[in-house]
Amino acid sequence: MKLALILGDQLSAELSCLHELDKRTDLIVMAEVNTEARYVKHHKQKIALIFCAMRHFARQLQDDGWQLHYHAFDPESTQRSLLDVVAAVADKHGANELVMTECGEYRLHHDIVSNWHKSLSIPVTLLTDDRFLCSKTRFADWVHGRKQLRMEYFYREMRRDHNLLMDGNQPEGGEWNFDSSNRRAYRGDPPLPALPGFSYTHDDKAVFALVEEHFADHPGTLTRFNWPVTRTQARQALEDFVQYRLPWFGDFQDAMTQGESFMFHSLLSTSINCGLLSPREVIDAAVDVYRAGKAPLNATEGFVRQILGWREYVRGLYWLKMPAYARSNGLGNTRSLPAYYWSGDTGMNCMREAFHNTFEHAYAHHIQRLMVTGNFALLAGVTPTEICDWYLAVYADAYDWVELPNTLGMVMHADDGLLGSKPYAASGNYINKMSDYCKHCRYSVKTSTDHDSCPFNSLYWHFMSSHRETFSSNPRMTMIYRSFDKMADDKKQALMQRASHLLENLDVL
Ligand code: FAD
Ligand code: DLZ
Ligand code: SF4
Repeated sequence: MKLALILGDQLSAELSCLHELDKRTDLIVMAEVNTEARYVKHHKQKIALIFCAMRHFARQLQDDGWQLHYHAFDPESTQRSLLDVVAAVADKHGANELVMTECGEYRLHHDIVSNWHKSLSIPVTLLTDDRFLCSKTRFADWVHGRKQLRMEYFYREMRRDHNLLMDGNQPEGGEWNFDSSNRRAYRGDPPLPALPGFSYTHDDKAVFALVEEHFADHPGTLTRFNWPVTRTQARQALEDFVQYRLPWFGDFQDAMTQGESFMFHSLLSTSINCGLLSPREVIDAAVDVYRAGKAPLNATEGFVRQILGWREYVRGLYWLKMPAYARSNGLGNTRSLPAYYWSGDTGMNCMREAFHNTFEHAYAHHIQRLMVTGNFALLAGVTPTEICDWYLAVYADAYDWVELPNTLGMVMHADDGLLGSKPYAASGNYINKMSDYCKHCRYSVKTSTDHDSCPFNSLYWHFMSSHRETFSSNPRMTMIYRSFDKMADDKKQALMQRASHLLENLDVL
């Protein structure tokens, strides 16, 4: 008989390993284990989401006639890892092969391919994860012979490959990318739609209690848990998004507003990443609404680009470059992550807002991750591994394959520009333009060198000055260095002094 292990982020009825099994003879195993639940300090909501969704998925498989062994979380269990559980079940049932869909994270993948067959003494067969729109080989083919990798060109090929938003061989609407129309600040119009609320079963609530009891030292709270944990709920979340928020997704994609956690974002990453929704069905739902004339092209293209473009691109890069990628520190950063990344306790209002979302909802939208908490870590020169561990821990959608390239590459520019042609560094001016945060802040965004000046302002120039050798020859940064060079020497000196003071007191800003 074959044994198939299904992981907590493989909760898809169409999973490739299911096609290899016979319901009558083979056995599926799913396991909630210490090693997966504790390899970083996952937010409580992430653990609760995965355990609830795993249990629902297991029940659905059993209802569909599959034989399934479910190992529920037990802190006293001697079976602490996936391998422990698989070995015990394989032994008990005399399995002669383990079949799996390849896993998403290098950490576990490496362990499986290097060690498992030895410990199990049965062959381990890994099948391609065909839930992605671009296979690892397709990505490697695209990379082959290119001097420079840019998401935009990859995305165009994906649009062609999958015939999405195409007009023959040309992009629909005449442009590949409508990003320039996707940068409006939000001033309260239209009103932000309420999110759908999900209800949870007794079993889900038992998981919440288990997480409260055994993961009390993990970040965040479960109080406002509102993630889909079944496919039905995930479909409901998708329908709600395309109907009520997609039409405005493009315009306000980069906007941030005091007290508003979700804006017009989809909140679908948790469901896509654990398998409750397929990326293709999410894209199709958005395109259908566009075709029905209920969402504009800038919104639909912007949304499709995130999934067909960015999501596939970062996954491709991850598998191309791991494991060395995780050790990159191109800018030579050495500072520790300030303690308020874990406590949320800072006077910088933009950061406080992002931390509030993070701990209350295990969520922050892309611009908060990239241009607030990420930008700050970049300007402050935080060690990449520390900030990567933070992003991997605190979000319900976080998996190494997507978190790492976003943090290391997009935010920290630690991969020497592999993912982005220039760092996404910005002063407080950007945050002020895209939000109303600065009005509610104890720092002044209008000044740079006073004792109450916005920390982002002087840190921005300090960053540019410190990395001049790396960036000044970058044509996309010439203007920045030209402005810096035009500044009077005493202004430059005051900026560097203020930045040094901030960096010495990083923990108490
Ligand atoms: P929306 O804004 O509604 O976007 C739609 C979908 O597009 C998302 O659900 C997601 O599937 C996809 N998407 C959008 N941007 C990206 C991107 N840059 N990379 C990959 N997919 C993208 N996303 C994760 O899924 N997991 C992570 O661990 C993660 N870590 C991140 C860390 C940093 C530092 C940054 C800057 C971004 C990270 N992202 C991550 C990408 C992005 O921020 C989230 O996908 C998005 O905020 C999820 O919210 P949403 O579903 O409302 O997205
Ligand atoms: C994220 C997660 C957590 C918290 N717990 C489990 C678990 O107990 N069992 C499991 O199979 N998967 C879990 N996961 C998801 C895995 O970490 C994920 O499957 C791997 O990292 C591979 O991507
Ligand atoms: Fe953030 Fe600076 Fe604005 Fe305060 S003033 S909210 S620290 S950008």
